[in-house]
Amino acid sequence: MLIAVTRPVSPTLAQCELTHLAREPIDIARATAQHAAYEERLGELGAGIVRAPAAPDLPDAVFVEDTALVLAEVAVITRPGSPRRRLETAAVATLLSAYRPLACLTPPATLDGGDVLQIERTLFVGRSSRTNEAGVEQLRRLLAPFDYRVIPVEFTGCLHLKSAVTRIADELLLANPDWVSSSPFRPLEAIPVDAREPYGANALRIAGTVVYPAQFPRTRDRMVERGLGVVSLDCSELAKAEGAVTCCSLVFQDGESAYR
Ligand code: CIR
Repeated sequence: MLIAVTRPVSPTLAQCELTHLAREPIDIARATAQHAAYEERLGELGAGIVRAPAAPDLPDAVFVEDTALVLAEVAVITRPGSPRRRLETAAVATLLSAYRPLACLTPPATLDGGDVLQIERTLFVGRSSRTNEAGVEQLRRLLAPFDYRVIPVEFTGCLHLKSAVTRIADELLLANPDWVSSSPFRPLEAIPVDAREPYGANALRIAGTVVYPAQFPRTRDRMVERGLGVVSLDCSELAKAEGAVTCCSLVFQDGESAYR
């Protein structure tokens, strides 16, 4: 079964970390409703929603993607680049230990899950303000026994690698060419976002459907023209906290076979 781990929107979300965006008021009730709709869509696409415990004092806890990488063989508990966000990992580790053996990044490594784009057994890791060289190296070492390739990738202009590029189909990526070059990802083809929608490269592919923010209709049309099924949802309040659709869940297959 497909599992999507999520975590409730904290009432303190307005105090979130911000790197590239100016702080704006966030309507918590609206953010909570948008998050509930997100969980509902994932449920409709076949994912069982498993909620990590609420963390009212951790503003960014809803962005659960940054705290772990769940691979078939192991869950890597990250060490987020923002010191405040490191407090988010303990509860996620406890939850994930029911599904996978755990491996934990340790100092001086820092790494946010949003910087890791998995393409089969290759993990592209963005070098960012959150993910350092030691993070990339430790990840490579931890995963060596499982035969993963870890490839560092440069990008600019946004917080995480997956703000600049995500996978939307077996052979297709969605990318902002101003922020990341598509050459490291060849032979996969990268559909460029519409230039008026620079934040439009973050899409969540789940069970063959692309879950995608309604704020980016022009880029959405590009995906639809390529024959992709796209489910739109409003995540405008979460976007003010510099989050989008991948960051609100950890999606993986449950079940024994995943370990082999
Ligand atoms: C942060 O700056 O850490 C949060 N406000 C946003 C994190 C978004 N995470 C993601 O895209 N993976």
